[in-house]
Amino acid sequence: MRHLHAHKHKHRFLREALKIAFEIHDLPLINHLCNISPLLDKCDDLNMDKDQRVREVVTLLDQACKEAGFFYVKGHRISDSLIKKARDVTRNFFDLPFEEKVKIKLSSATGFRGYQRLAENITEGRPDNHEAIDYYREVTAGMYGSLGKTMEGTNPWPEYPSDFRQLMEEYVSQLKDLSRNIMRGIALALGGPADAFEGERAGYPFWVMRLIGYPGSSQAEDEMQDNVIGCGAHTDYGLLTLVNQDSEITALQVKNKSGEWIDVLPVEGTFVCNIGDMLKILSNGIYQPTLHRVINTSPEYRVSVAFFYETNFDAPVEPMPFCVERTGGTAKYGAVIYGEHLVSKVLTNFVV
Ligand SMILES: O=C(O)CCC(=O)C(=O)O
Repeated sequence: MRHLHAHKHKHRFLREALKIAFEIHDLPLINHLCNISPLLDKCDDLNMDKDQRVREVVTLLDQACKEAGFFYVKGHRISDSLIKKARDVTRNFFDLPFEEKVKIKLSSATGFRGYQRLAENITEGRPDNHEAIDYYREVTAGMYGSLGKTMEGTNPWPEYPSDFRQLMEEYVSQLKDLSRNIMRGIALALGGPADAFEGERAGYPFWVMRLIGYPGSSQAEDEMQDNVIGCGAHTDYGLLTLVNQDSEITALQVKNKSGEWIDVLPVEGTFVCNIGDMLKILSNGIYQPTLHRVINTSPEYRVSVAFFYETNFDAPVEPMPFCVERTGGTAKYGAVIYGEHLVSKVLTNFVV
């Protein structure tokens, strides 16, 4: 009880601190907030950068990607109700008895799609204190030859909650469009054409969605042990991640440039957005993905819905010529195939 009170107090304090940080930009919190509404108004026009308001958004995106690799997105036009329902059905699923959840168990037969119980997900060789469902864009047999073999499969949907599948498919469809539009802003921020992340690079984007549940902790923060690490430190694999985090619990942390772990407070009506490994390569290092982790020290169960927007599965990902030019003319990274990068991570991520 005392711990719950202390947590609520900390949470209130952090909320206040965030408010101030947005104003004076000097507290160690993630304080980049991009209202992307002007970008969305114009995003079907490839000459959108002629618009002053779009240019302002692009400048903000550029600063956020350079300084933090993490930012809040508002003005995204995904309804509050869809955002909340996605978390609610996730929570309702995790509330089910284990026998029910395990009916959609992750296995190599589903191409690593499905439910993982606590501690089945591994980050940096250590089990994470979370349960999750992983979904991927479906890969049909032979679609990418041997490259795609590991990921071949269809998504297993639970019978309960009954509206789960319909809601999540809608969520994926809307988040895919939103991500493409944010990537148009990021392409302009890098000095390229608005559609630089389309066509052969990401015109048929792979996507990943993780529905995650982190048990509450009964331990005080200063007694923290390995088993409260909800998700170990990592960078994301693709282009862009949009996290729909629990509105009450602060647990996501980002490593800042001074090496400190910074809380990413939930901010109502926003997604937490961060850049991934493929964007580092494509931008020739202009943007770098940021290490992050999850520690739920709250006594309450936390859920999040993380959507990962990736390049084409079989895209050779290499520094884009206009980024190479901007960084002195030399490519800093060789080409990688996104699907190979993903498969190498997936094969070391699970106990199956
Ligand atoms: O749960 C969160 O807030 C973030 C999850 C995350 O970092 C991930 O799944 O890559």
